[in-house]
Amino acid sequence: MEPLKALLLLSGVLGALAELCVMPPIHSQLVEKLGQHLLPWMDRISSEQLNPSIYVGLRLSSLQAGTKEDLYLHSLKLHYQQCLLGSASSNDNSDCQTKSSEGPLALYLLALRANCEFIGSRKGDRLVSQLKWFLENEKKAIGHNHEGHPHTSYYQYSLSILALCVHQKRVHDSVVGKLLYAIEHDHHARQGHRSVDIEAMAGLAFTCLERFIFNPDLRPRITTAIDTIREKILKAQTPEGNFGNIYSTPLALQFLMTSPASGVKLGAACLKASASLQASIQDGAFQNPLMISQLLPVLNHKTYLDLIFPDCQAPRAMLVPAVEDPLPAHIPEVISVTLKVSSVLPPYKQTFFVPAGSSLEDVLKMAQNTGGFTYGTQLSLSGPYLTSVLGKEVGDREFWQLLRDPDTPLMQGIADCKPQDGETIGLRLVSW
Ligand code: B12
Repeated sequence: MEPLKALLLLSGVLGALAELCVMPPIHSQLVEKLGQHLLPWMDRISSEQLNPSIYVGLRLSSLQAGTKEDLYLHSLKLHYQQCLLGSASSNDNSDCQTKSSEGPLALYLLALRANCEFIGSRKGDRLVSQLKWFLENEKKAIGHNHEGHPHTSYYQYSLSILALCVHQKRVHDSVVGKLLYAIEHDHHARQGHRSVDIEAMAGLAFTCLERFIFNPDLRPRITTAIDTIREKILKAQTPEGNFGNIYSTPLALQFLMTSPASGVKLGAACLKASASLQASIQDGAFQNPLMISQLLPVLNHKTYLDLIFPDCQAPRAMLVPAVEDPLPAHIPEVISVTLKVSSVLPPYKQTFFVPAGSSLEDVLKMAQNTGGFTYGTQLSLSGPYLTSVLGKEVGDREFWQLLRDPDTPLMQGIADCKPQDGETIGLRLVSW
């Protein structure tokens, strides 16, 4: 080839690359440390602690946990199938009710796909029918005029469509239509800053549907929705580089990595986001196993769409447990944390003294034991979710919001948030 032609070709390739979302490699030790965080969670194979997202994240990562991983999948199958297909008595138990709900079932189907399993058996077909039934119910809840909203959220709605799609199961046009309408009319954005997570999940679902389109009439709307989502997510990039916040960035990157080269400067935006991610990983911002499970695929240049044709033979490095840091010999410093609840009468405000490094959950426990305070939680895949405060339970579409005084929503849950000395944490009952 003539040198000029070769140069033009090369600059063309480089130009297209600049328009693609590519993750630069990050230090393998950092990735390994994240994987090591997951290991203790994989020992928790009691039914209520099982988390299919951890399995999916690990299988799409560059790391493996050997037999621990096999045992984990075995436990997932045992507990999920028992609950989903089991007897009436297992369905009465509350843990089974959680497992047989929409989002966890969708994640379980993704976990099966991560092990290169297609659901084809009679039992498998029942799981698919159940997920389709959930979606039909959600569709009814949204209503003909799109005035309602899903019982769960557009996040779980999208996740369920994605799970059916990667198993190449048909999703009814009217179900897809509701999600298209929500994205076209910003209905999902009623859920505040979490809209980037929802958009990314919807974007992944649409990108999968685009590849297995059953009804070609829907194609133009799906393609437009994917473009709209990409634009929205790129617009949501913060000056630090995050799409939304640091915890929505992994899913946003999963979606953007599936984008074809486009006129927008996608490549530069993704490079900035990955630099921010790397800094946050180094600062220890990723401790929560669910968050790590959404991040690990990105660091291995994979997305949930790789579950369409997963590579189950890909070499992955064996994880070895981290060497525990010896406990500090000194007695930790005591810090003060104030707890403030304005959504009750009379308002509650009290200061507690706890060891430095205590979590917000430790503060709540101390308040419960000594400060005339009560609270309740429900275990979720992200950890303990606060459901009641001072006897006030959340109602339909309400939640107890965690705030850094005066008005900044926390980006972590009660188990992960570590208040600083002198900090005031607010708990506020809000609608979403
Ligand atoms: C929808 C959603 C919500 C909804 C949940 C209600 C509903 N019926 O769906 C609402 C708006 C209430 C909500 C609240 C909060 N959320 Co939220 N939420 C999500 C979202 C978009 C999807 C969760 C989901 O459905 N997962 C799939 C299903 C299958 O899993 P699941 O475990 O069964 O789902 C339940 C839990 O996830 C729980 N939940 C939702 N958010 C959170 C956050 C924490 C910390 C915990 C423990 C549980 C929890 O509600 C889900 C439905 O029951 C995720 C996005 C993501 N990337 O994961 C963020 C996300 C998990 N939320 C987040 C945060 C920070 C919160 C809040 C702490 C915000 C605040 N300052 O108050 C609160 C929780 C406070 C509390 N009471 O404990 C962060 C967590 C980051 C982290 N470091 O772990 C995420 C990743 C969003 C983000 N990018 O910042 N959330």
